[in-house]
Amino acid sequence: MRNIGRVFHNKYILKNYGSYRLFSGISGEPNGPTVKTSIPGPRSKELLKELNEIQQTGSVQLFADYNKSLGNYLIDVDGNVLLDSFTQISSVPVGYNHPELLKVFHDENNMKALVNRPALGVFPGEYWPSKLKEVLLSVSPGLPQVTTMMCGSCSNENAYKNIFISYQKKTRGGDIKFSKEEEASCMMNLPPGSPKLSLLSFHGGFHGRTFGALTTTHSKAIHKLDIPAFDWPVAHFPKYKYPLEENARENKAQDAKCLEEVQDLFEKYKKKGVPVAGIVVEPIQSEGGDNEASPEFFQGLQEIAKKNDAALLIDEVQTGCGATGKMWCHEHFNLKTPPDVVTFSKKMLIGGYFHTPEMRPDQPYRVFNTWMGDPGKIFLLEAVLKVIRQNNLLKNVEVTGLKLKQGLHQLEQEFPNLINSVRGRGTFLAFNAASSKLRDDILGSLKKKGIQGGGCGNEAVRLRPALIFQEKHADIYLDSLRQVLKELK
Ligand code: PSZ
Repeated sequence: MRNIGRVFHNKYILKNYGSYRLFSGISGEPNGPTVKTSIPGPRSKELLKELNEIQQTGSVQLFADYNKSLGNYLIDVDGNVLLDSFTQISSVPVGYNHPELLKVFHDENNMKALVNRPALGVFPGEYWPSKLKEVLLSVSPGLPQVTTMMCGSCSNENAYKNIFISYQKKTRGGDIKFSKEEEASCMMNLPPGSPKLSLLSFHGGFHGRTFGALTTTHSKAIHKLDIPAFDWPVAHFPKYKYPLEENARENKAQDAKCLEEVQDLFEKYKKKGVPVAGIVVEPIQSEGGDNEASPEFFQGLQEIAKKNDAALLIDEVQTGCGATGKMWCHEHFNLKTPPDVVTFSKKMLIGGYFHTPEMRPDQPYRVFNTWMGDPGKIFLLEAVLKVIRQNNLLKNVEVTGLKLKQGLHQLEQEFPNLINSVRGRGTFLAFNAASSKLRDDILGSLKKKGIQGGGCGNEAVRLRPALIFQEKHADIYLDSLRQVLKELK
């Protein structure tokens, strides 16, 4: 317990651009996209047919050649070379086949940790404590404890449990002993052992698809249909008008209205006998349409959480690891203290969550599973962080992001009937199309020009390039988008 209050991180390592030199690119990367066939091409179609015999494949866009894909370019099995602005749903930090990542398992110790995958909660290897400190805690957003998991849903799901455990400990006045009644009732899923507690989430939020996480997910009905869910409070997330500078007053009123609703829901659920133990929120609602909110909104949310003795969980599964120009998007918000919990996965490669010492369960096995993550992923993350630091990739994101955002603003002026509401931070950007159909058409036409894009919400196109996306890639993206918009006009 001695070290649990200590913060090992030195986040300034990632912010120090003292010896700043612009990232020079990935050697051997293609010069631009090439499209040889329709996509999916004939080989992808063959494989799709084969796969479709054994699973639902409606979501598969193409089969990739992961031997040939390189840097910002995803190459498919038909030889099409696509500039990737979507990166496996925002989860490729430094591009395909980065040489530093390919080296990781040439090290025999790393390879043996991969082959002998441990049950990390019971038999961790000698390397484990130092890897957690040197790798994960080196980028912690001010939180000294970390729990590893495998994916984003699983990270949120277990973080939610942590929040309830810590809430109940407070309710018992810090006593960690359970009553006989609690022990008996929880076995029947009944209170007081399985208490009536809730988490507050937001319309448009996405936190995963496991049961608890799915209750807090509200982006699309198809994710939730037929699945039982908890009756937990759902508040509105601010919906801003763009450009932000011209709509400041209205947008501020949005913040106030949504914060008021959050406070009301705390009271309503308390009266109902289902107190709110925590707030779960994305710094930019991603799946729900890249909806952003102001630093003031998040500061207000933190105040409400503190006032009501509830935890604030910031889900950085999609926003984390640099794409907004900071390691964690919520670092843009100037919060008074770190959030109580920050979850991560995707570009971090390993899933998990950082949390306060207060969130730490007193007994073992309360948050637990077989693998508790995977050491192989932490060795890869170590290489990713090294690449980010050595190449000043957060600065690269800032520079490229500026160019992309300016270019998108230019395009929304050129084609005001087609696209609007350019928004986002760093290269974590989006714009809206005038309709859902137009959005899908834009993505389809971009693909024909060799740009792999992605949508979110009803009408948004989102940009999720890797951290190695440079100005030259931004030019290709913007030129292709301009051509597409001209054709669709
Ligand atoms: O359709 C899906 O299941 C998708 S498409 C994009 C995601 C999931 N994102 C995953 C995600 C996320 O964006 C946030 C903010 N929180 C949690 C998750 C869940 O992560 P995974 O998919 O790793 O379980």
